[in-house]
Amino acid sequence: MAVMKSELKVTGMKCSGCELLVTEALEVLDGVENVAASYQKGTISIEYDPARVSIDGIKAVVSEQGFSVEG
Ligand SMILES: [Cu+2]
Repeated sequence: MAVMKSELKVTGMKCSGCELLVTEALEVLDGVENVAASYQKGTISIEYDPARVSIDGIKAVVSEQGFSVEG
């Protein structure tokens, strides 16, 4: 299965510590290949294998870290 790339719009990240927190929480998920969070842009770019992890599962982890995913 091909790796998918998505860019999530996320509110609530305020500093590089927030970026690190959410990046580490996502990187441990099985099927997540690459994560790039930017608090300045309010985005998380993520590459993942949809056969192993769902976008809804990814969004749930972002929410668990205290951030809000738009859309
Ligand atoms: Cu922060």
